[in-house]
Amino acid sequence: MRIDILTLLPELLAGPFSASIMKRAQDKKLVEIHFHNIRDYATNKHKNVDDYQYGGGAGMVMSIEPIVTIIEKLQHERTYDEVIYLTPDGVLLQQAICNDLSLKGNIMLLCGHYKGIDERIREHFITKEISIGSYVLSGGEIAAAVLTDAIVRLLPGVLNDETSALTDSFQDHLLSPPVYTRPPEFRGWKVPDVLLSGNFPNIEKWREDKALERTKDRRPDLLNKTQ
Ligand code: 6GU
Repeated sequence: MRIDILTLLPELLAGPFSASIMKRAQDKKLVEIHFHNIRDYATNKHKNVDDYQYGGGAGMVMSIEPIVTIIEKLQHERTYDEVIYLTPDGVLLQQAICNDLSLKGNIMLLCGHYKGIDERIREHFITKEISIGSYVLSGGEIAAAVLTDAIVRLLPGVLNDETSALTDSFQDHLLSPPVYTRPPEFRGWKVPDVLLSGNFPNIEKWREDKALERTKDRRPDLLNKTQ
């Protein structure tokens, strides 16, 4: 898989992809992640990438030209399955969207800034618009990093334990049950007996009960999705 990220702040994105699972996925050639600085494609003297909005109002808008130049340059080099715009007014990101995107070959991510991008880019180039939650970030970069991480960890071979992505919270519309490790008692706080019992049917039942209890308590909205 190849992911191209169009951004005004590539330095903000370097960190999340240079450690741990994201780094290993790239080292193992399971994914290629490329950054493109939109400012490098500005043609005006001051390398401006934004402008005042027509009709007046506070806030600048990202200009159409540098973004279209880079999208078309990349599309000329290969076919893209999706051109995704990260924006607070996009569709809310869910695990199912990540699962779907993890099956694609090439995707482009465009990070928004200021008041957003010229609407004509959305009309003519963008195939999906995604938000990562009901709050406003100062730019789309962190959202692009979140989306990329959520996709890349699903690619076959990225996680050591092949089954572990399937047992994540959300894959079955349930939150994960609590987990414990050694020691069995710390400051008098004990690990639940059932987990030490070696009785696997009981352990499985306990985990299911706890997952359901936690989901009812914290995310009852997920339960409506079961089945
Ligand atoms: Cl994708 N971008 C920005 N700027 N804010 C957000 C977001 C994206 N998703 C939630 N808030």
